[in-house]
Amino acid sequence: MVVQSQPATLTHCSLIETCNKPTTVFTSIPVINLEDPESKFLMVKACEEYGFFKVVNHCVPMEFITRLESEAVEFFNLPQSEKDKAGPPDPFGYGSKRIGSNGDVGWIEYLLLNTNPQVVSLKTLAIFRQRPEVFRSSAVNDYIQAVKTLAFEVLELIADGLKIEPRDALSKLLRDENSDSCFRLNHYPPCPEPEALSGRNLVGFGEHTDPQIISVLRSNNTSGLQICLKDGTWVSVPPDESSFFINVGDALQVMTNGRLKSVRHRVSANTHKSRVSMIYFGGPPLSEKIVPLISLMGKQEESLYKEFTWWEYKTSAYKSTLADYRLGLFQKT
Ligand code: GA4
Repeated sequence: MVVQSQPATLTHCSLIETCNKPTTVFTSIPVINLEDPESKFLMVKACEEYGFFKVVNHCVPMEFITRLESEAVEFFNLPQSEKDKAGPPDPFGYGSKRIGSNGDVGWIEYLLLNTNPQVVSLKTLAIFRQRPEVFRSSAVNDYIQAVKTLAFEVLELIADGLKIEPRDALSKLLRDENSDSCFRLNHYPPCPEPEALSGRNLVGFGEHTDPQIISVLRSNNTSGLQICLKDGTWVSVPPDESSFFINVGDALQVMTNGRLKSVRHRVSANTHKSRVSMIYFGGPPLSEKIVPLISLMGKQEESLYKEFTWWEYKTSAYKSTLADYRLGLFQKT
């Protein structure tokens, strides 16, 4: 599936950094087969070591994935003036180059949507009403429902692997009708010629950790995703269009008192091909206290973090820039 290559008219190009440090390919990426009886232990191990793993043998129908991808491609192929009608992202809606509201920029355009039917933003509704011929089906809803189910299953397996009781202690936060979750469709256009020729890749999405509990990412067959290992080395993740990648978010790091690590990751813009990714970010209700789970804490173990609600964390996150270490403000000294 190809997004038509657009002329390089992105205006803030000069502000978008390039990253020319060579990254090695992450060949030892943990691959978790959901049908493997050992998957819960392997998942925990991967979350402790990398905060990241790949899931195969998932139950998300391929037809949901391809249908949404083709609708997203159709949307991103619309004239700029049409797409701009669905923006600016505040934070939901269509955005181009600017990420968040504190000066981050990237070689990217995207649609950011709220997944909670209770609080579907007017902007989201407008996107669907305005372009019924593009988002004509229930593709977004079908896809989100399916990846949510995958996220529940992953969180329940992690809870089992960590002997957390009850096993839905984590997943119930995403199942909650007030769960503050969101969904992102990203398009990274091919890199413009001068950059491509210099062999330097533009930053598509700058390095960051996801604030939520867990993120479920799927991309087309274009590379770009890189994760940071414990020793600070960046490695590139080979794309796999039929699998899902799971990221541990900051909230899960806190709820496991630092045992599972939220993963720093970024996307470099690929030289020739356009990259399309779709990510579900599973977050708790705004009023939820984010504290280490009692069943996980040793007798004398103290929380590494100050007590805060998801609303407080999110508010602080939205004042930060992408690369900031957001958990720092909430760590006990
Ligand atoms: C990173 C993870 C998700 O994409 C996101 C991003 C959000 C945004 O794009 O509006 C943020 C970023 C993300 C963290 C810090 C703030 C907020 C941009 C930014 C600079 C939707 C999210 O929840 O946090």
